[in-house]
Amino acid sequence: MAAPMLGLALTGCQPGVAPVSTVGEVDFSRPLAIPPLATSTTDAAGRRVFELEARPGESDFGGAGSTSTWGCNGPYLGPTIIAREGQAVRVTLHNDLDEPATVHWQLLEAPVATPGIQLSPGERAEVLVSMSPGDTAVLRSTPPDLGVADVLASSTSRSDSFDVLELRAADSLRVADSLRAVGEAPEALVPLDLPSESAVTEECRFVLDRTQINQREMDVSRIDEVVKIGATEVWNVRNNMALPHNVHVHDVQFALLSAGGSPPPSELGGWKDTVYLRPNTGYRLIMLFADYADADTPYMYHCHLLAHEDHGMMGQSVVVEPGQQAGTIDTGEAHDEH
Ligand SMILES: [Cu+2]
Repeated sequence: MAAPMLGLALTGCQPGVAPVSTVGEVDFSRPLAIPPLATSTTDAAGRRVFELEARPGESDFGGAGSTSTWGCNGPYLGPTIIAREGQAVRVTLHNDLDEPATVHWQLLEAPVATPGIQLSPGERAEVLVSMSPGDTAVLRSTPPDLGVADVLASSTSRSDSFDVLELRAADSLRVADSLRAVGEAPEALVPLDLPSESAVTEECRFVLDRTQINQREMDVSRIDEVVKIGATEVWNVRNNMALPHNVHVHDVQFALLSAGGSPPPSELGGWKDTVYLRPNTGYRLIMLFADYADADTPYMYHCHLLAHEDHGMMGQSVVVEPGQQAGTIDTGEAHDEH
């Protein structure tokens, strides 16, 4: 009976549960799961051809045994595709699942010296760590600055800490060829050619409230936004709640013009596809829809907090040719092999 009483004592001065912490308690016995490299062939036109097949499987995440998962060419997630800049690549997708699926591509970007980066669900950063032979370094999730009120701390996990990953440097190290070319602390990995506000042709507004965007939940057969190919758009995205949301955009990457009315901080200054939305705060996102018009095949934009997107906090956009209207979405009711 001692444990429940201890629990009560810990939570007596704040609502909800006590902060969770795994700091110093993780033995890091499981190696980091790195997606394998995808194999490819070369077609008659000299293009690299990759075949991806979405199928069900089983994965073990180190909990209570294995669980059912979906993946491409394996039970979970998909392989890494490596291609040279400028190289033509053709990817064929086969969907062997019993329902429609979507695949999206993660592309990588400019270094900022920082002791830490705040990332919301689905948001990514490439981290360059300088290590000496034999060093270890722990990647730790520390209590984030979510901008939520103290009374909401426990319901947002705002006070939790987790040991995520331990890096162990080998006894002898050499600088990778790709880094040697740019020096040990590169000034820039790729040039940032961000869209200019003077090029904006359209402004739209998205208000995130409860699990809705613009007062609507996801409908797979509905197209919410129609974008003309070549358009540079500003999306004004506002979190209208006292709780956290974020926004993730498929198809194109965006740059932040402002966050809460101010220029974005340097760590949010590059190309992004996901950004945290502080409570009751508006963000201006600029994006260029340069290619891939298809009136019938939508892209999604959504809150990337799993519980929210699962409740339908998502909308769909299509990119159309000049003069074209939004098409009709094949929701997979008449099942085929696409
Ligand atoms: Cu959300």
